[in-house]
Amino acid sequence: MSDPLQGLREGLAAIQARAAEIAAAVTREADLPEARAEFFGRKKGAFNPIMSELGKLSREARPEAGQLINDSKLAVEALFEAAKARLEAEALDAAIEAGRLDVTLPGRRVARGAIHPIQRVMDELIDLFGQMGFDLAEGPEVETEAYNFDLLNMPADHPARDMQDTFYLSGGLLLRTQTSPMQIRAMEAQQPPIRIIAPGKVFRADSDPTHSPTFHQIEGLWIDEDVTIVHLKAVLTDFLHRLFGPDKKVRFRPSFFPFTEPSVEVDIWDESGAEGKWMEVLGAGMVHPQVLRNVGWDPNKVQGFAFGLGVDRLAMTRYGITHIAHLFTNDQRFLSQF
Ligand code: FA5
Repeated sequence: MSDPLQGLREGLAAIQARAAEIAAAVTREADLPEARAEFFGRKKGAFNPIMSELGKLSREARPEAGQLINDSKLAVEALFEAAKARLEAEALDAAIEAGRLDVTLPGRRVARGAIHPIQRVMDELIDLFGQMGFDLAEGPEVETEAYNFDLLNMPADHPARDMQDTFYLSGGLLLRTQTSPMQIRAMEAQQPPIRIIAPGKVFRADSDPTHSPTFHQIEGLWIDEDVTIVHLKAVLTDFLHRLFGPDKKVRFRPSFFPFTEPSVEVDIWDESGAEGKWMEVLGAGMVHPQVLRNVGWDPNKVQGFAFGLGVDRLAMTRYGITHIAHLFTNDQRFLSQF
């Protein structure tokens, strides 16, 4: 029995063969729509005459014929999709070639920042005092003369004011020369017992290898009913041994501060240079009775001790830094070592 769809099959096969040729010959993506129109275009599409032949077939033959035509259209569609993918890949290759991308070149390194040595030491100190039960307090870098000097028992005519070369601002304000005003602020803010540290920047007109015009201190204050100089010595020795190890040599020297009585200075044995030497790291003392009276407290009922620690000097010993200016000139070659 002869196949009534024989002619149709042959016609569709011819269209597909031609579509394969055309799709393979297209070299630019922009030419694809026109090539495609040769088959699917409304006027000249190669499938159009075949569609109009459908009507001439018998009723029974039509569904299968329709199915054949559909399959063929899908096959041709797929040919053009493949051509499109091929052209896109070629375009990408060409772009890469034009850009001369050398995939063997090492990548660009992302420069990573590091925590500044001052901040590292600061974090470590805050953490250590935290373990020893000290709370954290913060206060302003711009202070009044009252907080920075007067209330700390350093009235205007007091010679000790000359010990700290002060940067004065207008309106009776100044850049704090020490974190000690935080003693007053803490005592005004809360009742005893007080056990705080107050870290921050301080400013003095001062500049040489171990003195910087902007440096960092941590103030400490412990006030209660029965705090003595024994506590002072124990806390500060324990602190320095926690920081530098139990064998670190620590020395207490009698000293003078207007806001403490008695006063001491504490040195550590510094081995960062060629020869070892004593380096002063903090000042401390029992809070002066007049300072307690200045905030309205009775020195017969409460007392305590205060200390002020130079963070920059500690960072220098810790990391063997010989000139304090390294800590603020922000030279990348220096900073990237940390
Ligand atoms: C004071 O500033 C007192 N307020 C400390 C104090 C607090 C005493 C509480 C008693 C009770 P002094 O000026 O010595 O004291 O400074 C304290 C520490 O800061 C010094 O031991 C030193 O380590 C550091 N220091 C002082 N001046 C500079 C500077 N210019 N650059 C870097 N560090 C400095």
